[in-house]
Amino acid sequence: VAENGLSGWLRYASLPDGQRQQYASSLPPLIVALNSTSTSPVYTAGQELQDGIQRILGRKLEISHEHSTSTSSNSSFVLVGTLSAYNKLGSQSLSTDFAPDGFWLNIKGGAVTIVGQNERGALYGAFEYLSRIAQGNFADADVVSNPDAPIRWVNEWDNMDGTIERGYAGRSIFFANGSVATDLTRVSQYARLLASVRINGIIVNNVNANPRMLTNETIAGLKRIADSMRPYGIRVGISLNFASPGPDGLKETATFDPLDPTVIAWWEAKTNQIYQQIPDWAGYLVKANSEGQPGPLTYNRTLADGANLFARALRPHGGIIMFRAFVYNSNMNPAVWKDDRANAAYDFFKELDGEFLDNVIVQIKYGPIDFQVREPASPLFAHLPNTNTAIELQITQEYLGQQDHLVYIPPLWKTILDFDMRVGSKPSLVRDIVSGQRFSRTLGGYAGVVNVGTNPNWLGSHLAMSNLYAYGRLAWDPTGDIQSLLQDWIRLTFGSEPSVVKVITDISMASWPAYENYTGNLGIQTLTDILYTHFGPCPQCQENRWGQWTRADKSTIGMDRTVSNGTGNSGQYPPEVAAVFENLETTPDNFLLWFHHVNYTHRLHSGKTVIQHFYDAHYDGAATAQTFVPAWQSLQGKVDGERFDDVLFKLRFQAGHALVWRDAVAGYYYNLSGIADEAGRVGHH
Ligand code: GCW
Repeated sequence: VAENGLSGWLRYASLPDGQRQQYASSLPPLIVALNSTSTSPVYTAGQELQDGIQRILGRKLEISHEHSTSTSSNSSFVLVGTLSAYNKLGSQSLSTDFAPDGFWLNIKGGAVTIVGQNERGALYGAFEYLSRIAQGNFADADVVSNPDAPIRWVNEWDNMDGTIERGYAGRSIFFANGSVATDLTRVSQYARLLASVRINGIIVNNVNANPRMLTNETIAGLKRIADSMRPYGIRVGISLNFASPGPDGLKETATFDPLDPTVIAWWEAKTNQIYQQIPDWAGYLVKANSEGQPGPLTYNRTLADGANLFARALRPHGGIIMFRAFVYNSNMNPAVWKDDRANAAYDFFKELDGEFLDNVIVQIKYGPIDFQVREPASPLFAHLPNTNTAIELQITQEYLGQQDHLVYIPPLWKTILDFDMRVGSKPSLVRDIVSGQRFSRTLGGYAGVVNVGTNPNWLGSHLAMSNLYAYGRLAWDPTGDIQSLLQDWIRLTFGSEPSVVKVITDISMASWPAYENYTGNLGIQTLTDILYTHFGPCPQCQENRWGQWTRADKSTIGMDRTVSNGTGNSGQYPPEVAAVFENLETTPDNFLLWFHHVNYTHRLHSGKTVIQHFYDAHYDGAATAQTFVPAWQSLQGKVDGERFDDVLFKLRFQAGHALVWRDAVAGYYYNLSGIADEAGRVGHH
């Protein structure tokens, strides 16, 4: 059967008869979904269970939405409901250690009990059960699962005209021609995918936001989006343009000064208007004073003044304001040795710790620059003990091959989430900071930039969907094993045939190291063209106003970020970490050029020189990319034709483009340094 990818990992492909028959016949005839209304996620859970069980196991169960005496006389069901609904049944009262959105899943033979702390949790439990049986796992289970962090959101950079900034999968599913789209079918299908990996919130428009997001017409459209996503427990919010009310926006106030009473009143009224129509509205995301966006600094107000303006308007309704820490000067001069874009987030935000209201979350990109192939964790994570924080990750592969290259990104995310900041010389993993655990914050979590589009496979590449799947699962449990998450996704998406699982595992796990090898090593960043596409190789394009510098000349390369002689960035980390990065000897090879400026002939811990490492890594990485094609071809006949061909096309492109990358980068540094490749490859084609 041809498969266009629309159902993603929720295919519910039917299991072979031999595998499913015995279990299917042990199931009770009835699903009991204890929902309040038909827009409740519990109702959705009932439908999903019915549909999933029928498609996976070939048996159609009936659904009852109440637990009547006639049903209770029957001893077993597939039962799904909230904790309070379950406890009202009276038969037994459950006292489990539940966090909001958490669930309890009990499988005993054919009897299945799914209890959510709330309605959303009940739906998550249903998806968990379906994920197990879809993978042929019929084992008894008794699990309580709670989220590590309350905020598990996605961000979409969709514009109102239907284009998507850094989107690689077609036009917007949310907007067209300046308005919310008329047909929101894809939006509810997307909500279903998101809910199945326990995402609970979405920001639907670009952080470079249009003031027209706040017109009455758009708000009516946003209500329709919220209605489409509510049955899946997804709360909806928008990015705001800070200047929306003012002369450059909707022209309803004379200023956009966050302390001006008319501005405060405008935001309050606007927020009230939204909540009147959408009572479960999530809140706002704000990019202020960054890359030309307006913000409070225009009026000499602090970024905290700016964030708190929205926090006050949202607070009575329980809404949240995500305020981005991606604030930096995008007009820097590479000739200034001590200037450093990597210092910006800390410089702007550290002194504001404690000044943000409780419903503000400062949303911090994982690294100090911008979604590069490897960055150290942003030092800002260590310096906001009195502020809620979230980490911003990118599923859309802006600097990672834009879905034309296979890059399974979770191994990169893990290097950040598991990084220990050693705040106060105590264990301070980034994941425990953003979850709120380290500094005892009640809010915090994850924001993932996804940028799905109208392409039937959502991201423009079937294999890229593993990143979205794993993102949700890691936001729920960042200690999850990234290879087993990947394999859950493979089995759900392509089936459990062992060679399929093995090949996709192997190429996915090899993909990030390979991509790093052929695009930018030793912490030098992804050497793409900074000015335009962020796609192909352009090592010569780095020294410009955007601050993603390499400081390469004919004999040296790397950013000196030391305190002793450079930009001082290493000193932004807590002392134990700072000491490691300050010192050339203790800096790990893969961050050498992020923190130090050295000769091309400098020897790494590996014993190689920097330049020889460049040559070897680019050849290794490109060679690895060549192996993806035959590996995939070995699956012909084991993956349906449509997806087989789509993936093959992408992997062939990647194999070719990896050679272009290899030759462009290795050749560039060969020409610049004049140092020969010991293996005689570079410059000798
Ligand atoms: O890296 C830059 C991207 C911009 C993006 C910006 C941001 C939405 O190239 O396209 O703008 O980051 O994150 O705000």
